Amino acid sequence: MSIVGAADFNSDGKLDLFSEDVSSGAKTIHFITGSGTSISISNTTVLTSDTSYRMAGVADFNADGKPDLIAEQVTNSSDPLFKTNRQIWYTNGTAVTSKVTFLDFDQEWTIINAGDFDLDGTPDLMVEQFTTGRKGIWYMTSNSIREGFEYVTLQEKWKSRCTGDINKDGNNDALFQDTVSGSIIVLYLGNQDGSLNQWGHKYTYQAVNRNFISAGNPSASTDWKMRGFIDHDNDGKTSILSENTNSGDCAIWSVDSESNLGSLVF
Ligand SMILES: [Ca+2]
Ligand SMILES: [Ca+2]
Ligand SMILES: [Ca+2]
Ligand SMILES: [Ca+2]
Repeated sequence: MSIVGAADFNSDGKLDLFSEDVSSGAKTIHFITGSGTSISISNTTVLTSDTSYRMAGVADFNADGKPDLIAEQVTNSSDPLFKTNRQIWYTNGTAVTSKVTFLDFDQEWTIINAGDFDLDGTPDLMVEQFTTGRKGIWYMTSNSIREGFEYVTLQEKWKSRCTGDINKDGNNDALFQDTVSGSIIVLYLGNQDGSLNQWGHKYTYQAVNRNFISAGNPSASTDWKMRGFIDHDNDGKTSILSENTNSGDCAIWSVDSESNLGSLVF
């Protein structure tokens, strides 16, 4: 099982987890109950099973209050330029109601996460090329790509994990993990009004926090994969949803202080 993201599928005001089992293709909602430091997963619902598409994120693309799913076609081809379908699967919270293909494009670009980078109310997509380190954003208008561009290239070892506004300046930021040491950096992003910055980019990093979670911190393990920025208890503070891909534990890392993360494992 792999956590894809979190969203409120049953509209009870509490975030639910959404996961995928790549071998069976099962895409499952996990309903969270409890509050504060006492939370657990109460029950699960398999939304759909499909091994031909992997889940790349959860976001509401048609603003109906129901989470929708970002899906990438799975292929056996190792050709980076092999064209694959990228889809949005609309849901009513309990079932997939329709699917729209918004792109048929080189599979070397992988969708990592969704976030509203230009603050127009529509989720945009954080993308990367694993082998080249190129990181980009695909701006979406509803379910079509309006524009795509690259905002940074990092060394290959830095893998995109998730996006969210970690320093609360109104701009989405991006979190990357060193796939060797497990340490985590944050790129604080900005300049999203469409103007060009000094490098001619429309959106770029303004600063980097290289020591967000450093090697030596128990959390800086390659076992932990960050799945999204969430506010699970609606306290206005952003936390990081993380999953230990070795033990299967889920954790919410609260980000009161960037050097001192609280951890709630469930
Ligand atoms: Ca819920
Ligand atoms: Ca929706
Ligand atoms: Ca947007
Ligand atoms: Ca920010």
